[in-house]
Amino acid sequence: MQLWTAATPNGWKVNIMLEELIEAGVCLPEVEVRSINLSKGEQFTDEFTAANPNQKIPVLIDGERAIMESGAILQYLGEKFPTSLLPTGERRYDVLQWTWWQAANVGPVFGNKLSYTRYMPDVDPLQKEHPLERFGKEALRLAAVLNKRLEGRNYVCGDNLTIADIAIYPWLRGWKWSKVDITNLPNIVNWIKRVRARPGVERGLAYGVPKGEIDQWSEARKAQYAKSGASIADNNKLRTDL
Ligand SMILES: N[C@@H](CCC(=O)N[C@@H](CS)C(=O)NCC(=O)O)C(=O)O
Repeated sequence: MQLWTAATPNGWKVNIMLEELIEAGVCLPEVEVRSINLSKGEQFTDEFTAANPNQKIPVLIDGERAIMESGAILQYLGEKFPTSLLPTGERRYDVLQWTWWQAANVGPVFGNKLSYTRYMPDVDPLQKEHPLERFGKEALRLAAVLNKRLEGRNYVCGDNLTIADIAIYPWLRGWKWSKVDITNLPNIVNWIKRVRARPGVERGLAYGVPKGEIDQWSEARKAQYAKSGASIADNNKLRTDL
């Protein structure tokens, strides 16, 4: 298998999934991890586009099959290597609905909040006011939904980590970077600590990142991410001629 990824929230999901499968005792085939340089536009090459017409990481290549969309990749790996990360029976639909909730809500909303907060330095602040308020409020609403869901639960779907936690966690752990203040939501604060404490999660977060910067980026890395994010968020780069 090959994983085409980068050190971003959607990339971390699959890195963490692979490491948690190993923690669960699965004997994975060899996985070649290919780091995609998004700021250099490697996601737009013909080779990348043939594997993922949507031109975004992550992509999993398994033999002749290429899979796009992090949520679909989590489900694919969960089905190919059955463990409690994607349970069978009734509980499966709990896990799938919270995984879809992430893909349809948390990813796009936190992603947009992040873009307007960090990646658009050249856009007139007045133009950013409305999207910042809209995505900021919606991110806080989604966080409140998650906080409620975690009441009395260690993980999103009960006592065990599942692909729902793996999908949601990378966006919530980055709350300082996207400036979505979750400090008054104790269930989320504790859940972030609980998930982060897992060795598999730590190894997944470390793909392509120096160990000392897993939790706290250096100023240079912050600047580099802000710069590469700015190029991705630039309206001039949006194409409709695909
Ligand atoms: N819904 C997609 C989102 C993937 C996505 O937005 N990936 C970002 C990195 S986190 C990317 O590749 N951006 C490059 C670009 O937009 O050009 C998923 O969950 O896989």
